[in-house]
Amino acid sequence: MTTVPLAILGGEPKFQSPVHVGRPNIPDRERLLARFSEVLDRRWLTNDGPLVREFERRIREFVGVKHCIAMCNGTVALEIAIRALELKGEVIVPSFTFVATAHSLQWQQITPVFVDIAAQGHNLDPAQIERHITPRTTGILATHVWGRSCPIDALQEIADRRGLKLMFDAAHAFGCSYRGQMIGGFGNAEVFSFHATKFVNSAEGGAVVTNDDQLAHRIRLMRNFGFVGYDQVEYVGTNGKMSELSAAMGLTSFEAIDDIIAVNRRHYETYRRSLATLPGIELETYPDHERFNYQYVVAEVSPDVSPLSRDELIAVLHAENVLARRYFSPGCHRHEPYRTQAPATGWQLPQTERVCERVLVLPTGTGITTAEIEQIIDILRTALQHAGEVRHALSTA
Ligand code: T4K
Repeated sequence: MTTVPLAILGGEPKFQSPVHVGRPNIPDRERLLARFSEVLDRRWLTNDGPLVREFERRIREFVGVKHCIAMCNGTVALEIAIRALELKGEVIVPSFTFVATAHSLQWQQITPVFVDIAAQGHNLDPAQIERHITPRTTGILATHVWGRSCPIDALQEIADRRGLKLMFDAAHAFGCSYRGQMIGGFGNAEVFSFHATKFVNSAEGGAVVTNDDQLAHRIRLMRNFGFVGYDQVEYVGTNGKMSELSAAMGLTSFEAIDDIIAVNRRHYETYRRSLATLPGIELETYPDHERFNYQYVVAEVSPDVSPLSRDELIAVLHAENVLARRYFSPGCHRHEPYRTQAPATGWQLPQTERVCERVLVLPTGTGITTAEIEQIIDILRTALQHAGEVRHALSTA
């Protein structure tokens, strides 16, 4: 019987109930319940209600963009923006992103063409794009992974020169900037997610933001079945509407944005200081001169340096009830239907494959305390110090 205090070695889990990556930030309850009450009193629950309009106005002003169209979730917002931009054929996307980015294209019979990320950072590499452009390519859909902006100028230059539309999946990047300008106003359109797991959330929700008047008009109609007025339909549309209850949550959450970012930043610094003392676990760094939301704490576990692999560390953490995640592993190209459609894609994505093997996302946000983060780091430190025993336990489990 070992005396090492780790659940994977037979000890008690450090956490009685699970500590999740993605545990939602819950905004001011009184304010939220007051808004819910207001909605019920008004008997106006959805369909472009006053709270949805207020939510859209607050986002527009915050981002400094002409139009914001709130949606029921980020995935539908992507699908509608893609359709309104008339993308078709093939679109360049990263494989290192949440699968919704690729699915939002595939869902409408557009082929996502996966391009590698850069050796530094986790975003699409502009230098890899051109050799994937074919006569069928109509656009680039790039993700600001973790909220860290893509090399927007380089992507815009390629899009302009090759006559392509440029869209950003900004699901992670609300509250972040690029060269001092808030993300949301770049390319033809950008898409935010306000899912429960995002630092500002409306339980389910998303938004398309754009400076293009005509595009915004089309997107607004498409969000509501294509209706113009009461009984006239101008486009094939869908139901992408955000409800008033979601908008109530979104507005109340948005009002806490500075406090949430301050907590996220503090947690990030706690992780940074402590992880620096552990071998082979390197925290992703973010630009100090930009605005940033710090909503993801992302480390890379180096197999050459760390005594335990990323997956071994995840097994250790899960045994302790710490539900760390391996976002976005495997890459989209290894999910169906993409794996079957193009089985050899992995050969062209060496950086994506490398990062997918290493990435470790740790819990943060207002649902966790500094003391709990210190316990998580302690678990990692103990596991690394007793790597031989841990590996043996895992191999015999
Ligand atoms: N593009 C990108 C780049 C994205 O990251 C996303 C979403 C989208 C597009 C699409 O936007 P949405 O259509 O979702 O608005 C989660 C989220 O569901 C997803 O929104 C998010 N990205 C993705 C990165 O993470 P899963 O499959 O990991 O979800 P799940 O259910 O495992 O939940 C994540 C963690 O959060 C778990 O540890 C449990 C915890 N959790 C979750 C919920 C919903 C809670 O503690 N409480 C909760 O209420 O995708």
